[in-house]
Amino acid sequence: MHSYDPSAIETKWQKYWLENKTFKTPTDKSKPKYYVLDMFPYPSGAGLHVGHPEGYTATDIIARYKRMKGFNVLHPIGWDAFGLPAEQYAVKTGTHPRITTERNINKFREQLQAIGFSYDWDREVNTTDPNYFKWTQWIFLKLFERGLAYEDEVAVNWCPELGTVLANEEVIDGKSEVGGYPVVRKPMRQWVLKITEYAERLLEDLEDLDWPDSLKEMQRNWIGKSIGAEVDFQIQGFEDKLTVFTTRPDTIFGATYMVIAPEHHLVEEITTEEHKDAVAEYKAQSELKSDLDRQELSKEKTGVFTGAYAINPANGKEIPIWIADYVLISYGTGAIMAVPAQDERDWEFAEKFDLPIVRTVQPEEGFEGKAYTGNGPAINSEFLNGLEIDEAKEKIIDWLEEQGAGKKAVNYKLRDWLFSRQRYWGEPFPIIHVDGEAKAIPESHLPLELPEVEKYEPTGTGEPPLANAKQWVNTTDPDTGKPALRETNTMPQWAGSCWYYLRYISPDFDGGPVDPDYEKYWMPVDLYVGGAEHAVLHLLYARFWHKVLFDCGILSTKEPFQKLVNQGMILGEMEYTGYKKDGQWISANEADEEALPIKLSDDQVEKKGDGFVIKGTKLRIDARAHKMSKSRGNVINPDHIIDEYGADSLRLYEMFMGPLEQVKPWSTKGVEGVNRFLNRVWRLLINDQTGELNAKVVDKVPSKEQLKALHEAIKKVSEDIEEMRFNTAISALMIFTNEAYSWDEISKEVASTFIQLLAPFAPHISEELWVLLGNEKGIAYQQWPAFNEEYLKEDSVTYPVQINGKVRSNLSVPADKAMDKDFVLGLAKQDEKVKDYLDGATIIKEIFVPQRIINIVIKPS
Ligand code: ANZ
Repeated sequence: MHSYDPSAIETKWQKYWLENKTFKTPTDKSKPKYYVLDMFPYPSGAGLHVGHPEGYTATDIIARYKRMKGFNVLHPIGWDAFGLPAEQYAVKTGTHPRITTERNINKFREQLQAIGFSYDWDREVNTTDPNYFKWTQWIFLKLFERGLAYEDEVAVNWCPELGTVLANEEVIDGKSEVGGYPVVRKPMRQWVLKITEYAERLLEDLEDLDWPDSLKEMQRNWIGKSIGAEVDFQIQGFEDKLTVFTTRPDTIFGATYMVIAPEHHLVEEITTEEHKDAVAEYKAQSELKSDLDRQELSKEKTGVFTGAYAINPANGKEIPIWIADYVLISYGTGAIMAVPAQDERDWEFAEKFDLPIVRTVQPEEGFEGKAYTGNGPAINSEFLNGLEIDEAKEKIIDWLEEQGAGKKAVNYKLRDWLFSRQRYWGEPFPIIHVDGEAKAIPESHLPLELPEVEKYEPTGTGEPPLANAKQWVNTTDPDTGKPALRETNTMPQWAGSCWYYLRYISPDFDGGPVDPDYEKYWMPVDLYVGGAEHAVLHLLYARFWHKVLFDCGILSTKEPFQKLVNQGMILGEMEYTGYKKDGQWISANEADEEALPIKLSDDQVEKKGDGFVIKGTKLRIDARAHKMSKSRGNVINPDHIIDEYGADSLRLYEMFMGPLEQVKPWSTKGVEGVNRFLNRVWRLLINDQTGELNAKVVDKVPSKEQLKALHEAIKKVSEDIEEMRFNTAISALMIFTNEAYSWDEISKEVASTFIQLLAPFAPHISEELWVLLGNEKGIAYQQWPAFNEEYLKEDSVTYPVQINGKVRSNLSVPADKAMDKDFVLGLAKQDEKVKDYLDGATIIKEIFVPQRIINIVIKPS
């Protein structure tokens, strides 16, 4: 048997690449560089899923293409290996997370190698390797030195029953999502990173990045810059002023009451005796809510009056001060001036508690009985009257500044980054506490490794598992010999992924996280591909650390990732459901509760318009693809696809499914399709019986026809790879193959060049055919075929000739004469068929559309 046998070919070439270190990154800096990066995987116990090879194949195509284009390519992979699942497994089974992690990494490595990715395996990084996290800790020390890492009492969601802190998303209506236990807001000592100090730069530098607009917008929203003013309101009968942040200082004449957050430091002081109980009760209630719940627009507004009043600096009016939880302590100053006429939340609140509403912007029609947030001239605002919002803002800020009652201010939604976790399986902080003060351990003590512990779960008092390792925790200050305690929190999983792209550049360098010589050469990352779920956190955190390292003088670039592409999610296979009632098929739109849903296979259905019907009928069915999940049972395992069809088919299919960025359903039929294509490529060149080249593959100068088809493919495939349109590039390869089947002979040279085009997509079959075609081993570094325009030129152009609008003949004109109107018309009139019509008729008009058509209008005799 000499037919296409992917499993034999693929193992052979994978072995060859590994043994010869084919994809070792060049260390000379003489050539232009290209750094193409994947988001490294978390090595979960479940192994690779089909989402991984999607982005990974895309970058691999680019990496292979760039090598063939003469670039030095850096294309690495590693493991984001700290994380909760290994720890939870350890809690359950007692197996050290290190062991589980290593096992999973080995599995992942094997799986990635079985897909033939051209990674440089000598540059693997692993975030849990002490030689790696030594530098994560080192970077933390830089942050600490620069005052960018600090300890703070942070209000966290504490669940006493579960003995742990929960994320906002894990708390619903004051209860833990898991188990439904009460959750309280509790201040706990935590490590926090001052990402807010970089807010402006993180925002500004987005401009120069080649990232999807939607993603940049998400980062902008996350950073959430608001420009406005801080205004001081004198509190009646107190020395203190109440400062608010507002984006609408122009509406100040309409500020009819004030609201402060329940946690505001002035609450106790200003609340009058009469209101004390109600305020205390309200405070207790709001502790049970998460910020997310509190901001929910649809929730009914709640609040209590403090009994205190403030003076509106614009008009001297006394306005009541309320407490309400829709004002968050963590934003702005934790206090607002409420302007119900122009703010929806304030309107709702004012209506509920019967507070005055004064319009200060003339609403358009249709806003009776509700807040108006649109544009319009100022009203009821003394010296602002008649001004548009922007002018009014400027004028009132000037005025407030003159009065010493306010100033221009900028606010960011971005909060400092809560950087500690009560977990075992994370990087230990290189910090000791001496006399209650946090102190860095010396650089020479890095890496600070994790202690062995007996129990991996938190202690139950909120103390992290590391607190159990008493021997490790109790240490001495190396400077003074005083007793000291080690920090027992660990870093979050984000830490290791904040800088891994730098470690790949010089994974063995021991003078710092990255060798500056090579950093200058390789950075920035030219292309970064990964899932859209990382749009904010990972990509923002990494940018932040990068900027800090830049400020430390360690890096030469402001930004890490020049171009970024998000791959779309791969869903499960399409699922089709038809409906039957009383034994008869009915249309899905008519299906009611009594209708019987019946699963249909894809050959029972066909596409019609924008939906699907039962084949040969007009009966609509439901067609849907779902996220892959264990519980749905629609998870596709890439190992099975490789076993059945080969890695080249898996790669090709994942790229052929549709545009990379699009969300798309899996289809095993589709894999069969590309597998047939590879079989066709094989049989085009190889004789199944002998395993040698087909007789029609000849050592001859290629014909014009062959060169034309080839260069069309070169052009299309090259352009499409540059634009990352892999699906249409593959179509072009298919079109070429179809044409080649119609030829009696195919030149070896043409076949070899075609195989080069195929190589980035399906590298195994390409290496094999390349050698079978008589070329020297190693297609990976062959120069990418050059496109030559000349070959696309046609010898002749065909003009349809119309007589009075009807095509009567087709005229073949030499290409170099095709634009010559007189020549073409002259030729047309000589044409036998045309002549018949012209005989004796009068020509009224001659229309000539270059390269397209001729129309002769006649009056018959
Ligand atoms: C008066 C006003 C009038 C407001 C108006 C808006 C419209 P962004 O754009 O999100 O920055 N605000 C300020 N601090 C707050 C806090 N801690 N909790 C809840 N709300 C707060 O929103 C800024 C606006 O949100 C501020 O401007 C303030 O209400 C409110 F017609 O002040 B504004």
